[in-house]
Amino acid sequence: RPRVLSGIQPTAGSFHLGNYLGAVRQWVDLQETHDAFYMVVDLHAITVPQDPKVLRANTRLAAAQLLAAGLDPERCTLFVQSHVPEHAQLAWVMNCLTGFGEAGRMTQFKDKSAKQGAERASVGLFTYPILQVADILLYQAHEVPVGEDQRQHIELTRDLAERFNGRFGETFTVPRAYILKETAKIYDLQDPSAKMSKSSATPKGVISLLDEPKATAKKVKSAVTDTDTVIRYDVEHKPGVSNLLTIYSTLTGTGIEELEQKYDGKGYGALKTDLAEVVVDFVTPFRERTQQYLDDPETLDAILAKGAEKARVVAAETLAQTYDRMGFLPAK
Ligand code: AQP
Repeated sequence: RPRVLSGIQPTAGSFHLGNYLGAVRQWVDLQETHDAFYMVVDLHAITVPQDPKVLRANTRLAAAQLLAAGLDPERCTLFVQSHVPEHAQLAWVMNCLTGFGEAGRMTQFKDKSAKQGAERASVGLFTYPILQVADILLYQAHEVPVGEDQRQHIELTRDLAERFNGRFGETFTVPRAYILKETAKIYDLQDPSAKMSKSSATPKGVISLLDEPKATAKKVKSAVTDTDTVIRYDVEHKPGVSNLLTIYSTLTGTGIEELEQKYDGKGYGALKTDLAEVVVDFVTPFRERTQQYLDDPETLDAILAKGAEKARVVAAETLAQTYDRMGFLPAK
């Protein structure tokens, strides 16, 4: 079976619809066909200031949401990044292989550091993509299911894998980004030119999966569209409506064309009312399942401990091989 690896940050408590449709939904599908490794990336979360209590709670909450979304610990390896120390160890190796200028070209760092004030951004935020490179290469992943915003980081991963293999001999699988065109980027409901994002300036435009369903319905109903009235998928001219159609289509499995026909001659109000119901029908059981996992922290922690044990076997083997290829003297 080909291998997949992906991760999600426990930064904000709730996942948003972009995280789910862009990434997590694919993770659930891929566990059926791939040897799948999924993790809560707490090491990535500390690249911005974190409260320890909140981080601990959000790490469990992220794992609970992944299980609620349909990850099955019998079908995939689900773990917490900091439980596998090899991530930080391989990241150091990868740091030493990355050019300063190369790292400086990562657009996510530019965006995120600009938000914080460039002077205040941590060095960890700067090297964030290199930790991600280590995450992926440790598991010899063939594919990495992510949203469009991660494409540049996967390219960096490919470059570094090839660079290492070229210098020290074949060691790493060169991975590919697994990005589904339709859901690669889910947009903010209030600003359909921006991606839906946890750190959005307008929480009104972000569908947090754990919000009160009523509040969620309200957000959908007040989504920004355009002054036209036609319900048509046209990303360039009608980004707001197109985003709503994408969400509707992926949550229900109905084709976009079919939706266009269904709403032919009807107003935006009808589309939004129906989509609000679709989203509420999705988030309501999701919230309940998440709560069930949270109510039983021992079981949750046991799942994560078992996952880390499985992950470490693979990670340790890759790291040992890497150290050996680089010329580190064996410890014993
Ligand atoms: N809007 C989106 N559309 C499609 N996919 C998305 N992803 C995030 N936003 C969208 C994908 O979700 C996965 C997990 O992302 P992450 O852990 O990097 O989440 P994050 O960065 O904390 O989430 P945000 O909302 O993207 O936060 P900010 O704004 O702080 O950076 C990834 O595969 C990502 O592509």
